[in-house]
Amino acid sequence: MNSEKIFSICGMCTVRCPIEAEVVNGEVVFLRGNPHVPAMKGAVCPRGAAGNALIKDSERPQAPMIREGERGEGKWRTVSWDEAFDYVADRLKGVIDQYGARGIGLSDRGGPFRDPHRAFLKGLGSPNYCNHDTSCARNVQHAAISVMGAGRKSVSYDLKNAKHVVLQLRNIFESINVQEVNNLMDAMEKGCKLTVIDIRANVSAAKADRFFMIRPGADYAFNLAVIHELLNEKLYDADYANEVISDLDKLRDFVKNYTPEWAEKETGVPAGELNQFVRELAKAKPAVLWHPGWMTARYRTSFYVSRTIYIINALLGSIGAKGGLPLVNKPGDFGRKGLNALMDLYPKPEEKRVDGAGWLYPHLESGPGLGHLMFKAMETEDPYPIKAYIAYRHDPLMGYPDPDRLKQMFDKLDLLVSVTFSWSDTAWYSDVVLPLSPYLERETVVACKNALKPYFFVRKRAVEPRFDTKADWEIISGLAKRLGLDQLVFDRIEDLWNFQLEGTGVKIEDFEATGIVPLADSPKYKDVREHKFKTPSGKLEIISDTWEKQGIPSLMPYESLKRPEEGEFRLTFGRCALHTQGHTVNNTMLFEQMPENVLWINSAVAEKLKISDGGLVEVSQNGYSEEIRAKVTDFIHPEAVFVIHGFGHTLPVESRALHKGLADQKFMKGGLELWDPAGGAMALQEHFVKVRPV
Ligand SMILES: Nc1nc2c(c(=O)[nH]1)N[C@H]1C(S)=C(S)[C@@H](COP(=O)(O)OP(=O)(O)OC[C@H]3O[C@@H](n4cnc5c(=O)[nH]c(N)nc54)[C@H](O)[C@@H]3O)O[C@H]1N2
Ligand SMILES: Nc1nc2c(c(=O)[nH]1)N[C@H]1C(S)=C(S)[C@@H](COP(=O)(O)OP(=O)(O)OC[C@H]3O[C@@H](n4cnc5c(=O)[nH]c(N)nc54)[C@H](O)[C@@H]3O)O[C@H]1N2
Ligand code: SF4
Ligand SMILES: [Mo]
Repeated sequence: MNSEKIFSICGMCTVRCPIEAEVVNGEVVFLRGNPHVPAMKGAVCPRGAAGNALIKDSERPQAPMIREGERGEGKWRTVSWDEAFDYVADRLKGVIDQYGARGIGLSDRGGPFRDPHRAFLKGLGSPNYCNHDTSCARNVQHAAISVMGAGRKSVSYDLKNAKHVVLQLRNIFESINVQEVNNLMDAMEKGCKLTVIDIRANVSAAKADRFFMIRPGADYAFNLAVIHELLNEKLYDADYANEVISDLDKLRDFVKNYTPEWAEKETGVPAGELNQFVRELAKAKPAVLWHPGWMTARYRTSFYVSRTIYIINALLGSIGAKGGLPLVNKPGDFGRKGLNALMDLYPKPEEKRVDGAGWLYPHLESGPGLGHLMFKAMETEDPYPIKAYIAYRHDPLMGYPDPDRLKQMFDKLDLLVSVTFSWSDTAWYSDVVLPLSPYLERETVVACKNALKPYFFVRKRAVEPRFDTKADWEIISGLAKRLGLDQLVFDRIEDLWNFQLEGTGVKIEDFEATGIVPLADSPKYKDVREHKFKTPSGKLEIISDTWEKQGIPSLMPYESLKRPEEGEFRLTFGRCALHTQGHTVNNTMLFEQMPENVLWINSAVAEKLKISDGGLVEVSQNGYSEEIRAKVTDFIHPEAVFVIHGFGHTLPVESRALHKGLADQKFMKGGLELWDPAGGAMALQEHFVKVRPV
């Protein structure tokens, strides 16, 4: 028997936990958290444990495919990798000849392994790289930039040392990052308090000391009242504020009328309880961690919700504090050199981005762009046409609203390519599918995690591919070779690793001992008072000139969101511990645990509508409808219904997931137009549905 343990990186979701795979005779037999990373505690989440089921799944693309019939018809020709690469390269050349390299767009799912495909696009000369983030965390990112001058990852979440954690629109115990879950549980064992502000009692609420069930979309009112109390009752950290925050007087003036009594009418949270809560926060300061949110592409006020969260953290002195949001460190903070990037081999394309990020919208980051506006430009050709699009680890037909509209935009493309390890609605609608090996069957580039104690990590191949699939670097090499980008062509992954590591003092062998290479001996907490924030004033900014110059107020007067009409509900959504977005429903192990989603609906409302728990209901909107089982519960706000996102699959190649549950994105008609220029993200929860028993 040949048995070995291989350090790798989980790929079942975007968190990418360090893991250890036990391999016996070429098969993965056990997966667990990397035992050398203390916060993993040797654990993976349920999805991480289902990695082997992904390998064994025959219902995934097994070889490159080129479309034969109409888009979406499902007629494919299986081809060799050479033929697939030639086909894609020829068509990309065609687009470059006719429209210039800017006519090529690529979107992905963000994350630390992007360097090869981003370098590929940059090398071709196109500025049009986007990630998925306008459907996820763009509002948080821009809120962070507007207050701190740097993105959301410039601070870390020091859950382990926190004394009070507040989760608003953030469900740590189900929308999982294993290390965060373990750290929060450790802190709670040591007495850390947990407050959850949500529209329904999720698992985090069940574990919380305090749960506020808030009216959907009224979070901004709640936060303004919290700021009012902190300032009015002098509960904030005045020394910190004087030194580190600018324009505090403007904030004081702005929140004057936003009292807890005022907020109660908007949020439904009793004024006395809010006041009590703020007093507790003040006692725990600065070790308070009010999470600024993650999936915040929900309302056109979500940017301001995140922005006020950063401001509240600042008032409590927790930005930069142990147990709060300490500033992260980069390799350079310890005198170490960072990784070499393939991206740096090519000059920045001179063309302006098609989506306007960075020029039409100068306050919005140009790096990851504005995905929905790139899609729009495919149709309008304004400011110029996009004719080839590569969905690289991205399923916008599931992850963006209104897939029918999006398909119309895609219909204008000459070439649509998907690089993916599973079927997805976008892959099914593509011209070419380039199948990626599942994560245990491939290696990835070395990546760097900026943290209190930064480290390098890398994914090693645990087993050989079962089907005719390839690793990212092999796919990019194959395309790059045909398009004259010789510096991106690697015959062996070791050559690429060596390129990245050259001059860093780290060798690839250094990963053998524990799977990761720390760049410091111990965590370092930077002193925020000695830190110059990258804002124009060098301080944490209540008023951001960058936004104001675009006519966007830093402090927006409160306006009540449209409420559902009689007989309608706001359609809300989130994640569960057993699935990742839309791409695990067909996984045998996870499907068995949770084959479909259900519709959470408030008991009192359900009684009126004669809807019973477990009964089938029809959800409808302007003539479109789907059926789903009801979960009748007291623990959801009566204005909302809620589903777990990612269900309601319609692809015949996914026999298990087929027609199970409801697809929330299909009830977001016109949703591609609903976005907020202040934060850049979509407003996916501004849609209403009707519900009736079947
Ligand atoms: N298991 C699992 N973990 C994941 C993922 C996954 O797919 N599966 N995906 C990862 C990704 S990409 C992301 S972005 C994160 C997302 O992580 P989170 O943002 O924490 O996840 P969600 O479940 O989308 O939403 C959190 C909560 O917001 C609540 N909510 C909805 N509307 C409102 C409202 O108006 N006000 C308030 N206060 N609350 C509201 C929902 O009920 C839900 O409980 O999770 C990551 N982790
Ligand atoms: N209605 C609605 N819309 C939403 C959400 C919601 O809750 N409701 N959630 C939003 C959120 S938070 C997010 S993050 C987005 C997620 O949207 P996406 O980023 O599109 O979601 P994923 O399903 O994680 O990944 C997309 C595809 O990439 C493939 N894939 C996964 N890992 C890899 C990889 O390592 N390499 C490659 N090449 N392919 C890979 C998967 O098989 C899948 O087909 O959706 C957003 N959209
Ligand atoms: S949170 Fe779970 S699925 Fe995501 S990377 Fe970690 S173990 Fe894997
Ligand atoms: Mo996300």
